[in-house]
Amino acid sequence: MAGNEQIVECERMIIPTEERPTVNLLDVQRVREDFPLLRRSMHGKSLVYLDSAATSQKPRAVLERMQTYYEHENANVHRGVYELAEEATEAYEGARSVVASFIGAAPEETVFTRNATEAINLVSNAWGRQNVHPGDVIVLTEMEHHANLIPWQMLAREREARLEFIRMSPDGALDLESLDRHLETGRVKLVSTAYISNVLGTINPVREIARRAHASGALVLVDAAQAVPHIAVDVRALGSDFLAFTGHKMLGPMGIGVLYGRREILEAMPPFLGGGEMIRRVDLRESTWNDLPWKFEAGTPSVGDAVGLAEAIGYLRAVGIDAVEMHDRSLGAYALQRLGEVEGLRVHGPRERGALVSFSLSGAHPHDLASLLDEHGIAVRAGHHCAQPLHGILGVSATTRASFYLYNDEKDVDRLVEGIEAAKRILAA
Ligand code: 7TS
Repeated sequence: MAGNEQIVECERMIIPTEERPTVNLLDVQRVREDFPLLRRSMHGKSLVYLDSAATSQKPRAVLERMQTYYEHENANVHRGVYELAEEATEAYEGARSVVASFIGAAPEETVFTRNATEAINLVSNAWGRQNVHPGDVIVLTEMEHHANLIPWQMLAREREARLEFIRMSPDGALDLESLDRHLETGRVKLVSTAYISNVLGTINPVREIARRAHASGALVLVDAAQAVPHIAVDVRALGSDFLAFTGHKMLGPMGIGVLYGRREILEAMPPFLGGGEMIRRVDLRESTWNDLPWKFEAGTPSVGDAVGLAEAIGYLRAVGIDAVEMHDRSLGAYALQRLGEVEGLRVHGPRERGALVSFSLSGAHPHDLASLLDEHGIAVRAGHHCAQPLHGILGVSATTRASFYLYNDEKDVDRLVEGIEAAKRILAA
């Protein structure tokens, strides 16, 4: 039964609320000291940063590592014979190895991109144009970020393919029986799904989705932009063929993202962008392609950003990704409980979730609420969070979202709740 399997899939990660440790696994006060930006105040109040799902703040170690790179190691990579260029190349390829081992991949299966969006576009362009034909089907979910929707709309239009969607229960859990119905047609080429929804916080049963998709010959792409920062991700255990994520949501800099692809699949794919770095031999009319992963990295890469991302992973590893997961989940549960006490407030999504809550407050526009919270130094996001179709299904045009990370604690949630109560008084006046 689909429902039961979903529970089994999530079992590993879900700790029932009553069994959660009441003490924090992380020393949040110590963690906070590593993040210079969190010392800022806003409108005379200490900043409460609750928008890590949009982008995380960066620890000093990452900022210093990037500074050191530019002060001591900067040169273009892969092409210089002088020692400095070799050092830059080592820094870049060393960063790749760190990223690859963090997700259980091989370095040649780990392609640096600009962000998760570019990683998904790489697949839709390079793999999609080669493998998707008229009448074929690509299955997505109704909760996708636009990054995992628009590229497939563009491909489907070009290739005369069809998009289908895994349905959702009212609390935001995927209905895997609807996936089965699509797979039964035998036309599905790819199932592409978010691991963790950036609006609902749902943790999707991606391993089970991959098992079912593979049984019918379809490939699987996992958009792990909201997962890799918060939970241990192992591409082999998940069984995904592609996995995309983005450095700036996991303590790294903006400008660097990652596409994991299974080696045989990447080998068979044509390049995405053409130019320097991605070629082996070039004649005026014909060229041959470089080995993996460089075949997919045309032009000068973001070396400093890659080095920063590797340092961010070092930071997450030192804290312990399992400790981050437990912390984020218990904070998410605490937020759910506290927000549940606010009259007129409705939280969207399931009870078991990642480290974020999106909600609607009756009588308040999300933008007004977010502006009032800002006056209290509380940074939350308001809007459709780049998931407009999902908001249509929820029956709202926008929501307010608070998202948490390892530097947030229960006091931040309390400040949020106090801020909402204060905003309610103003909005009611
Ligand atoms: N996929 C998911 C699930 C996301 O949440 C995001 C960004 C992306 C892909 C795209 O990441 P990018 O680095 O390529 O832009 N999500 C959000 C958000 O929720 N608020 O701002 C960005």
